[in-house]
Amino acid sequence: MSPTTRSAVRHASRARHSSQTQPPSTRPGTQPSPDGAQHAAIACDIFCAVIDNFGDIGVCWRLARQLAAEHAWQVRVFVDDLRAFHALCPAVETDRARQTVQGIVVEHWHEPAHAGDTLEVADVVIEAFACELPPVYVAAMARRAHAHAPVWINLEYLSAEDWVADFHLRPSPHPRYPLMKTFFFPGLVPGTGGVLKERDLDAQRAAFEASPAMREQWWRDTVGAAPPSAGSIVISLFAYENPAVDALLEQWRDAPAPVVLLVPEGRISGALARFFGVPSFAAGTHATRGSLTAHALAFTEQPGYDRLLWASDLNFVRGEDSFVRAQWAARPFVWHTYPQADDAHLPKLDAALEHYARAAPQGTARGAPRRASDEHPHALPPAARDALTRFWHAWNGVGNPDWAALWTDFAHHLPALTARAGQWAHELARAGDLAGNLAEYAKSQLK
Ligand code: TRH
Repeated sequence: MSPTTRSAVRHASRARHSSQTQPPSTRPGTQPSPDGAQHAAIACDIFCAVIDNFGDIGVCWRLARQLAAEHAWQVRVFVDDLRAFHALCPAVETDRARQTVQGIVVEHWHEPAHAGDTLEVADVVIEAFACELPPVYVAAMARRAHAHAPVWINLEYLSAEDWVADFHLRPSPHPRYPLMKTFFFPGLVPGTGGVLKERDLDAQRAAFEASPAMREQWWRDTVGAAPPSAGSIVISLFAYENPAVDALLEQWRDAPAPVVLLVPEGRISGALARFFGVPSFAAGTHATRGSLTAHALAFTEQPGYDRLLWASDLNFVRGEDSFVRAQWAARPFVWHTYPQADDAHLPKLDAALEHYARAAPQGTARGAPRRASDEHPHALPPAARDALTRFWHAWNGVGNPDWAALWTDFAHHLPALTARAGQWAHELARAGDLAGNLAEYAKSQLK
């Protein structure tokens, strides 16, 4: 993905808003002391424009919570869609202009020029996914720049493509003001910004996986059913509309072993309703055909989604944040990339596969044949890697797949894929946690 493609969409979508001005001030308690050290908590403003779905606010909220909880930053989130936010954080009230949630100030960013009733400039300003900051806020940042310039970061989309490391932390001077914006690129390898990972995530996962009682309780509370019998395969399905799903549901219906499908209510639910011949596949719906039993789940608060991933043997994920969570879950997964014009999402898919499966460049976008010397010691066995690659491609609309063959291969290779998923989580950790990487960079600039 080019970093500018989605920005253009965002800028166009914001153009309908009018402007509004506010008098500037500086948030108290965040100036450096005479010795130059930052003794007060670092103040951070995150601006988030929700274009669609849940990934924009999902990433921003996770980052905000980490900066507040793990780095003791004083965080404020400006977000223009409180309904999307409420879905993954029910404590957020959709009709409030300002509220404090988990110690974080949440401002309803209802106009692009709006920057809070009392405009205060933070030490660190994060513009998520190239959303445009309110002009009045940028002007206030510029006024503050003479004494103590805020650190201005544009947090970009995640991509595993090679160019990301070259662009990570590149500065971009403002055309009119004495301000510098820095591009912060998430990525899957060292040298990029990494991906978000809470400090206690692995411990929480280990506790869940080690406790049959906790898992049993989760099934009863979340699914409304007892845990499935041994020998069943449990699959979570979080995806955009996907023409491949009909054939896949048929394969699961005819599978030799029971398949238990957990489907958070959303864009794929209509396909489930059609398959089972029910009016809707809303939360609380349970249906069975052949070997396939499917349960529709309510969209949960964000930490609850991790437990769904940990309770499943295989996870279908999409977009950005669930894609990352599936990697930390250390279980096999299938990624539905955010569809882009001209198949621009396919190089992203193959770049992720190259890292995850340790596949040498090949396939839809790269074209180069694989050589024996390209093999990596932690690579998936070639047959498992090819099965995974075909499955990911087919789920993203490439080719005319034989679903029966794909599913049979996938089940056959599940042990190798599970082992690789665990290994990959270790490799991914080497890129460092994004919140920690960002905090370290910002502090180095504030000195
Ligand atoms: O929702 P997504 O498709 O988000 C996006 C958007 O399209 C966005 O515009 C784009 O920028 C981004 O993808 C690349 O998928 P994603 O990123 O996985 O976000 C989903 C969020 O919802 C994630 O934070 C997990 C959370 N979630 C819950 O909190 N509860 C749930 O029950 C589920 C299913 C997800």
